[in-house]
Amino acid sequence: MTEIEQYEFDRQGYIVIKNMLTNQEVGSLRSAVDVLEEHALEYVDEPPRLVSAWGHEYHVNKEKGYHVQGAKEEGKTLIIEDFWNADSAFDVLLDHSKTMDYVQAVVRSRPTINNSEIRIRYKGNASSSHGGMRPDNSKYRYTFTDRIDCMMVRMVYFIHDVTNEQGAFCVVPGTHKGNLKCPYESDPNAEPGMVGLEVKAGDAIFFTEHLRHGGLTNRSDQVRKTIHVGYGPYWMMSQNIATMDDPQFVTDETLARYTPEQRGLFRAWPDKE
Ligand SMILES: O=C(O)CCC(=O)C(=O)O
Repeated sequence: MTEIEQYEFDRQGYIVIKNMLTNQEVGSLRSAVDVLEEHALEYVDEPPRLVSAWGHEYHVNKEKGYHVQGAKEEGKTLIIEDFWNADSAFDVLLDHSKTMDYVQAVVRSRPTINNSEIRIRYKGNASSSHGGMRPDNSKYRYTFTDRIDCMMVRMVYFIHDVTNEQGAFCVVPGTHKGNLKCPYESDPNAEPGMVGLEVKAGDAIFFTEHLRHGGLTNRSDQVRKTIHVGYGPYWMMSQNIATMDDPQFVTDETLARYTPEQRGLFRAWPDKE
C-alpha cells in the first residue's frame, strides 16, 4: 500500500484500486459466480433453514457448503455467504498477495477473514446505508495511533463494470472518523454526502466497515454481481449474517486443499510448524 493510498484511506475511509485482478482472474471468477447463482436460486427457498441472529432466514446448502438468502425479483438481492466451500475457483482470492499487502497495512494484529459474501443485485435493488458512528458499530472501529488500526475492512472485487446507474457501491467519505450517530435514514440514494464509486471489471474497493456505505439503486438491466471479503484481527469471529460471531464456516474438505497460509486466514491460530 503506497504512502498516497494510506493517506487517502485515512482521510476518506476507502480507496478504489484499479486493475486489482487480471483479465483471466475476472473471467474465471465471473463464471464461478454465475454457476453458483444458478445453484443458489434453485435451493434458496428449500430446507434446511437457519434463522440468523439478525432474523434473516437462510437456506443452508450441505452439498456445496454455502448459506443463501434473498430472491431473483425486481428490487431484491441474493446473498451467498461462505462461497469458498462451493468452488475452488475462489481460492485465487486467498492469500492473494496484492490484497494481503493492503490488509496488513491497516489491520495491526495478524489478519484473518471474517466475512465472505457474493452479492447479486437485481434491477431496482439498493443496499441500505450502514456503518458510521452508532453504538453497535463500534466493534468495527477505525483508530489511528502510530499507524492505521482497523477492526474490520472489506475488499470488494468487481467482475464487470459498474456505473452509478448500475447500482454502484457508495460511501460518505470521512464518516469513519465521525463522532455523532448518523441522523439520516438508510436510503443511500437520498443520504447527504453519499457518492457512488464507478468502477471497471478487475477493480476493487477497499474500505473500513466503520465508514458509512451502501449500494445505489440498480436502475439498469445489468444484474450487479460482486465478491466481498472482510478482514480483521485474528480473534474476531465471523461477521457473515448467517454465522454472526461463530467461527468461520469452512469445511474440512475445503481446508484440506488450502496452503498453510490460506488455512491460517480462517483460524485464530496458524498451522504449527
Ligand atoms: O455493494 C453494495 O451494494 C453494498 C455492500 C456492503 O454494504 C458491504 O460490503 O458492506
